[in-house]
Amino acid sequence: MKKIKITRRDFLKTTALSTLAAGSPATFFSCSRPRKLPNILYIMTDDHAYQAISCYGSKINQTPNIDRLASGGVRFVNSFCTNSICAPSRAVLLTGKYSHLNGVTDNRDKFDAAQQTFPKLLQENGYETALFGKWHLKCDPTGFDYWNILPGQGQYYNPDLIEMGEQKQVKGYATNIITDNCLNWLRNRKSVKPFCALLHHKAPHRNWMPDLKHLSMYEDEEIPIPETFFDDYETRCAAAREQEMRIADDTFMTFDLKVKPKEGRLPENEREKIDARIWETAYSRFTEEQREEWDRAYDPRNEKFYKSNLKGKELDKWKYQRYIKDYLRTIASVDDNIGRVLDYLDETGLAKNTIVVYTSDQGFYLGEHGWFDKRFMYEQSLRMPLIIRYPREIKPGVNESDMVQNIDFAPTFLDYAGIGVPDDIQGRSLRSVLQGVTPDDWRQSIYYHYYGYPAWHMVKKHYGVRTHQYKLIHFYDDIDAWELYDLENDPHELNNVYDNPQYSKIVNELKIELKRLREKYKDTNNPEF
Ligand code: SGN
Ligand code: CA
Repeated sequence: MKKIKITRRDFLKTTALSTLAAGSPATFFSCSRPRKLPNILYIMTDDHAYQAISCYGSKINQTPNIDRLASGGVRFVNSFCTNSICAPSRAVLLTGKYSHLNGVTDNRDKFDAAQQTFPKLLQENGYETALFGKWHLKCDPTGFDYWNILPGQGQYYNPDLIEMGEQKQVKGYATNIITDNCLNWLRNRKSVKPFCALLHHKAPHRNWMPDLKHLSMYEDEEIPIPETFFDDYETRCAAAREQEMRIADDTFMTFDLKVKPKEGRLPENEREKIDARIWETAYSRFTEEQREEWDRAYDPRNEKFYKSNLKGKELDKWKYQRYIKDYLRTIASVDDNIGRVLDYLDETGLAKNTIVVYTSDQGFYLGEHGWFDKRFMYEQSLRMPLIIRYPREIKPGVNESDMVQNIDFAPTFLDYAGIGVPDDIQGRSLRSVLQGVTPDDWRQSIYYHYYGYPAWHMVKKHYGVRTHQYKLIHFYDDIDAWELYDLENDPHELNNVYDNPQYSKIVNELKIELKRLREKYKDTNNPEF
C-alpha cells in the first residue's frame, strides 16, 4: 500500500470526512441506535519469536493461521517492547506506560492493580471485558468482568486455573484449554455490549512441552542452525559473554531437553538436583495415559542419544535440535488454536467488526548468539511480532515499517472504543498508522530499559535507543559499557562499533537522542546511572 505523509490537522480533517462519507459505525452516534463499537480480541503468546512465524520469513516452521490473520490485516515489521521480559511487558500492555511508571520493572514486582488500565477504562465505558490464560502479575486481575487465569507461569499439562478467584486443576493441554475457555465465554455471552477479550497463552514458554499430537512433528528433519550459533562475543562487552542463557551450557538436560537420567542414576550436583526437582513438577502432572504416550515418544530418542555419546560441538548441535523442535511443536498448537478462533469469528460473522491482534510478550532467541531466552536489547528479543486485523477500517495484506511499541496498545484500543486517551499514557494510538497514514511527527526512535539483574540468565541492566539504522546500548550497575550497532551493515549485531572513530558523530547524536527520550518518558530518576 502506498504510504501518505500528512500533518496532524490534515489527518483529523481526512478521518472526519471519510468517516462521514462511509457512515462509519465506529465513530458516530445515529439518533435511534447506539454506535457500533468494535470488539477487541487480543491474542498474546509468551516468548514467540518472529523467527518462528512463516509470514515473518521463518526458515524453520509454518504458521498458516497466523499468516491467515496477517493476510487480512497489517503486519508490523518494526514492533518493539520496552523491557523484554514477561511481567513487565504485561504491565506495559495494561497501562500504556513504561516499567518505571507502572511499577513492574522485573518479574519479581507485584502489579498495583488499583492503577489505571485500559481494560478498566473500556469496562467503565460500555465494554464487557475478559481475560484468559497467563497473567503473571502477582495480584488478582482488575478491570475484567470475567477472568480465568493460570497461576504464575502455569503448567502445560493438566494445569491449575484460577477462575474468578477459585483455583482448580483442569485436564488437558494448556493451549487448547485456554482457547476453549475463551471460545466458551464468547459463545455463552449474553451481553449486547461490545467485548474486549485478552487471550494469553503460556506457550511457547520454557520448558517447551508439546501437545501429545505434535510429539513426532519435525522428528525426521534437521532444523537449520542460525549462522551466529557459535558466536564468540568478540567486540561485545562483558554482558554478552557473562549471560547464562546458552543452549549449550545453560539448558537443563531433563527439564528443558527432556533427557531422563539413565536408570538408577541419582543427581550428582546442585544443578542436577534442581533439574530433577523442576522436571518432577511438570512430569507429575501427566495422567498415566499421557505419561505413557510421552515416554513412548522420547524414550527411544533418548536411548539413541545416549548411544551416540556426542561431545563438543556435536553435542551443542544436538541440544539445539532438541530445543528448537520442542519449541516449534508448542507453536504448532498455538497456530492450530488461533485457527479455531478465527474460524469462530468467521462463522459467527463477528470477524468484520472485531479487531484481532496477534503478538507475543517479547521476542526470543532461537539459537542466535548461541542463546535461548530474551532480556537483551538485541534484535531477536527486542522485537515483538505484531499483526492487527480489523476489516472495517484496515486494508488487508499490508506490511508496516513505522516504529511501534507495546506502550501503544492501550491508547490504540481506547481510540477505537471512542474513549479519550488519558494524558499520562505514554504510547500513541496506532489507528492512523493502521489506516496507512503516518502522522508526520511519528517516532523515529524507540527507548528501551531492562532491569532484571542479578536474576535468571544473568543479563546485566541496560537501557538504550534504537533508530531505523542504529542501536546504542548502555550496560550499567556492576559494569559501565557502551555498544553501538549499525543495523544496516551488521544486521546480526556482531560488530560493536562504539569505539570506531568513524562512528563518533553517530554516537554523539544518539546520546542526545537517548537523553531526549529519557526525559520524554520521565526515566531520569534512576540513581544507578
Ligand atoms: C522462568 C524461566 C526462565 C525465564 C523466566 C522469565 N525458567 O524463570 O527461563 O527467563 O521464567 O520468563 S523456568 O525454568 O522456570 O522455565 S518470563 O516469560 O516469565 O519472563
Ligand atoms: Ca515471556
